Amino acid sequence: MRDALTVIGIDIGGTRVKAALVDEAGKVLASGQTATPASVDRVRSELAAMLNDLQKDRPRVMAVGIGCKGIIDAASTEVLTLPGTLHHLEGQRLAELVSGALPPGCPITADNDARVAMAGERVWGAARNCEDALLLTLGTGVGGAVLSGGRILQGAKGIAGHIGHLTVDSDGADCICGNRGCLETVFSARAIESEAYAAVHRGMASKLVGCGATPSCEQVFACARNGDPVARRIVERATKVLGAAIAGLLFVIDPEVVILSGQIVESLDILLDRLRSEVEWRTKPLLRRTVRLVKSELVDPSGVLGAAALAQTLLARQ
Ligand code: BMX
Ligand code: ZN
Repeated sequence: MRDALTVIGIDIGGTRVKAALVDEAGKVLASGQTATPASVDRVRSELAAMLNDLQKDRPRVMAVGIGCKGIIDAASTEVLTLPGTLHHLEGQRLAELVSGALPPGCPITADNDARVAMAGERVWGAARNCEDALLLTLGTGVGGAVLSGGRILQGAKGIAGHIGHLTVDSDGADCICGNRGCLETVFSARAIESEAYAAVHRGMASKLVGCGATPSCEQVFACARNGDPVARRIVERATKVLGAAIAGLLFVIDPEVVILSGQIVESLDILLDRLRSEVEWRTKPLLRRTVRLVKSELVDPSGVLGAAALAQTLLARQ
């Protein structure tokens, strides 16, 4: 009998590092997480502790997949560009950070977090049986991945799919990437929170004031859901721009489905119909069809399942 294809998926995020032991049906057998450490050495030691825990008295791990924000060289697992709070990982090979805590020779693969999410949707989620799909992760930033003709696009230098940095306002706010007016400066948890902060400090009459000086993105959506007009306008304006950006991308990519994942998606429920109609009126005359816009179908939204799917894909290629 062949060995069970048990793998580990790791998600390195801005606030938390998560890992899970996953079987080949996508079932999570064990999982762990920790606050993202602020130095490379601590990332290594905390990951080692987590991986040791996951492997205790469990089937042998056959492969490991890692998702991380930023520009990741999938071939070497090196973090090429990572501005912001995880900057200390730039120049590190993610495989080297974890190999000491794994069986000798265990294959390790890594990619950008949004592409990893697409790998998960492809194997176990909303892009099953799909050859062409677009995925956006709506979180602190906006990540993106494009499945085209059955392949997740990498581009010439591994940057393809960074939809968060699509310019939607040629003279808009400065972005962490050095450009201005990127999609994630308008629609992202960070962008929505700064709009709410500005509204509070302008002294607007709004339920947002009751959330403290810096309302969280969840609080902004909650106020919008409770009918607060200021919060509602903030999320409506951002959603309209997101819809316009997705509409443009449909003409470029011509996908069968658009998948939305990430922490904001649950909150977006109140605006999902509006987002769909924004995309539809802009695209239907040319496309002559309605492209499905759906929420992620992965049970575990944390990214570890996508990373596990990436590891399974690696095993399938061997
Ligand atoms: C940013 C970009 C992407 C990432 C996306 C989602 C950086 C640092 N990050 O657009 O690589 O996929 O955010 O990241 O360039 P998250 O922070 O929302 O998970
Ligand atoms: Zn940008």
